[in-house]
Amino acid sequence: MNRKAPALIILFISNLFSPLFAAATGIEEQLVIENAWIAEAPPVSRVMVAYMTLNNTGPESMEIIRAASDMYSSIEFHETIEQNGMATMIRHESLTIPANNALELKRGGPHLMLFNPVKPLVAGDSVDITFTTKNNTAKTVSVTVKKAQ
Ligand SMILES: [Cu+2]
Repeated sequence: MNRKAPALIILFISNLFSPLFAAATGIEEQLVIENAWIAEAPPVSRVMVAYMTLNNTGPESMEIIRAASDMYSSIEFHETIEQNGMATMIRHESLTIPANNALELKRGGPHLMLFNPVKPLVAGDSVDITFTTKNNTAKTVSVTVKKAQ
């Protein structure tokens, strides 16, 4: 009889804090990623680029502070901008997706810069990329490598 008590208490506590848990676990449902792809690069290339649309379906803006993959030494948030008529890349510390809105990572704009692939990656390969938000929740998506054309 007494063995049931801990389960009941846990249920009660989780109900008390359910709004907090909802906020902390939201990225799984709130972040919807579409049209994700990595541009194939020559085998000697130490850097690759990923594009995708990041949809935030939640009622609060989402800040992604980290992207990581077993297939790369590091992933940075970049943006291509034009400065004095020249295309140049700047690095961002994070990506912010407004509430109920989307951020499009595309050529000539924001993108993921993928450094030092652990092996040559060609069209058809899949790469898992894990995004982590400021409140430390994470979501992993599978991204396919495609020909750049
Ligand atoms: Cu870049």
